[in-house]
This record gives sequence, C-alpha cells and structure tokens, in this order.
Amino acid sequence: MPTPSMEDYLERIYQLIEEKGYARVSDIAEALEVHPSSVTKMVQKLDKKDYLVYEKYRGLVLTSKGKKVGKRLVYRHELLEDFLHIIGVDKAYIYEDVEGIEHHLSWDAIDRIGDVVQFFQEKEERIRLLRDIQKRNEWNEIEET
Ligand SMILES: [Mn+2]
Repeated sequence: MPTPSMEDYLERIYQLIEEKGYARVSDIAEALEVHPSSVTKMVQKLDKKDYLVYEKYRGLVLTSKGKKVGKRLVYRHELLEDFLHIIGVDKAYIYEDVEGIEHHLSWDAIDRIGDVVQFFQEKEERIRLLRDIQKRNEWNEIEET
C-alpha cells in the first residue's frame, strides 16, 4: 500500500502523463509545490516499489502497476469532488476538502460514495429534493440565530 505522500505523487504523475504525455521532475515539483530534490527522492522510492521506472536523464515511465494505481487515485479524487459538489458543498472548499480526506477513506467507503453519486446522477429530481431540504435548513439556521 502506498503512503499518502506516495499517493499524491502517483496521482499527479498519472495526471501529468495523461495531459502532456510525460512527467518531468520539474513538472512534478511545480504541480506539488515541493523542491525538485524531494521529487527525485520520492521518484526513486516509487521506482524501488515498482510503480515506475526512473532514469536520471531520460525521465520516468509508469509501470503497469503504477498506471493501475495512478488511475484509481485520479478516479478517487474526481469522485470525491463530484460527491461534495452533489451534496452542495461550496466550490471554494471542494479541492482542499478532497485533498484533506482522500487518503483517509477505505476503498469500501469510496465505492459506497460512488453508489451515492450514481443515485443522484441517475435522477436529476433527487438532487432537487436534496436542495429543498438544504433550503429548509438554511431558513431554520437563520431563524435560530
Ligand atoms: Mn488529490
């Protein structure tokens, strides 16, 4: 099992490769706002654990294990963003909230959240019903204060 920090790297490397076709140490450092030497260290660790192959002057390539895990991590991040969006969390909080929780949920919890997202996406009306409740709660909150 990758550590939370390894997960952040794999998620970002997978995304960079999807977007640009490659992931350089400098790109990863910029995306994660860390020093390039930290990236090199982590990339060597990920290489040792068979998530990628790193050659100093040729860059890095994800192994099939790295691709599989990276893809799941990106899916998890996007699913949690969709979930928070559906339950009505303010856009301004969504990214940071997902970064805060994504490493701390079991894959069982992720799959069940996937069910909830599907439940709402399958019928627009369900989202409207949730919004009705939220509007009512908003009014109650105003009355209470
Ligand atoms: Mn993330």
